[in-house]
Amino acid sequence: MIDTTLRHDWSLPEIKTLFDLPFNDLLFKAQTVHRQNFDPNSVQISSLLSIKTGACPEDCSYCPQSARYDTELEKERLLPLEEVKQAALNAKNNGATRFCMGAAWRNPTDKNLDNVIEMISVVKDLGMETCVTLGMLTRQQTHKLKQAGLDYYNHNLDTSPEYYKDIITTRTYQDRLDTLQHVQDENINVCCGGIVGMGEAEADRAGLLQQLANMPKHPESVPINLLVQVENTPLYGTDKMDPLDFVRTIAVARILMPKSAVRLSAGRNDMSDELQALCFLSGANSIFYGEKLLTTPNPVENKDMELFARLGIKPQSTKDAQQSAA
Ligand code: SAM
Ligand code: DTB
Ligand code: SF4
Repeated sequence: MIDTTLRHDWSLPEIKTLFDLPFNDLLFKAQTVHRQNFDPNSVQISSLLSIKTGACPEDCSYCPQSARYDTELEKERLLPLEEVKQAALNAKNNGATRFCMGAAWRNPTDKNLDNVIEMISVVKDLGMETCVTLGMLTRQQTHKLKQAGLDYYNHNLDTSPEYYKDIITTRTYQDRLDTLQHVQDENINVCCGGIVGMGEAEADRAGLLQQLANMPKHPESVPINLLVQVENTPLYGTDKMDPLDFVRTIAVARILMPKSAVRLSAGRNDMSDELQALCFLSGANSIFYGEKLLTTPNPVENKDMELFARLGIKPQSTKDAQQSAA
C-alpha cells in the first residue's frame, strides 16, 4: 500500500536546508514529526547474531570481516542451527522483539540460502520477528526468503552515490539498488541505511538520506551506523565526526521518513548516555541490543535498560509503537 502522505521527491538543497537549521529548530521539527507518528517514549529492540563471520571477499573499507584486512578476527563457518536457536532464545528472554542474522558474504549460494531458511523457521517458531543480511540476492532467492516467512531484509546503501566509490570497489551502488528492488518487489520489509563518520562531507549524508527517502517506498527500517573504527581496516584513524552532526543526521532521517523506524545502530558503545538521549529526542526509535553487534562490542543489556529507565523509555515492537501513537 502506498502512503500518499509521504514524500519521495526530496531535492538536495531542501535536505541541506534541514541540515543547516539551528540545532534547536531541527530537533524540535524532528521531535514534532516523531510524535505525529510514534509513541515518543518507545524504542524497538533488535538483537544481532553473526551466523557466518569473516573471510568475506568484498573490500568494504570500514569492515573488519573483509578477508583483505588483517583484523585478527576469529573466522567462523556457518553456525549450527542449535546455536542459532539458543542465541535467539537468549535474545528473546532479554526482551528483544526481532532477531537479525548477518553473514559475511558477497551473496549467498543456493545451499547457503537453504541453511539460512532453516534458521529463519526456528527463530519464527520462537515468536520473534526475523531479519537477515546476507549480501546481494537474486530475484529467485528473494522469493524463497519471502516464502520462508522472512520479515525484514537488511541491505545498506552505506553512503551517497558519489562517495561510495571511495569506500567499496567490489560491488556497485546499482547492485545494491537492484537487491533492494527485489526485496521490495517481494513485499519483504526493507531495512536499509548507512554509515556516517567515514570522512564523508555533509553533502554525502544528505545524498544518502535523499536516496533512501526517494525510494519508491521508504525502507520500513533505517539503520544509521556510526563507523566503528577497527584497527587495520582502511578507515581506521579517520577523523571523528562531531557528535552533534550525528544527531543532525538522525533528525533529518526522521523528518524525511516520518513513518520509518530510525535505528541508532553501530557506534553506541562509544557514545555517552547524553548523546544517545539526544538521538532518541531527534527521532531514533530502535536500537541493536546485546553486548555484541556482529563482531564489535555494543553496550551490555543492563546498561541499556538503566538508560531506558532514566529516560522513561519502554522497549516495544515497532507495530505497537505506531498503534499507540494513532
Ligand atoms: N555482508 C553483508 C553485506 O555487506 O550486505 C551483510 C553483513 S554487513 C557486515 C552489514 C552492514 O554492517 C554493512 O552494510 C555496514 O553498513 C555495517 N557495518 C559493517 N562494518 C561496520 C563498521 N565497522 N561500522 C559501522 N557499520 C558497519
Ligand atoms: C546495520 O546497519 N548495522 C548492523 C546490521 N545492519 C547488520 C551491523 C553493524 C556491524 C558493526 C561492525 C561489526 O560488529 O562487525
Ligand atoms: Fe563483506 Fe558485508 Fe563486510 Fe562488505 S560489509 S566486507 S560485504 S561482510
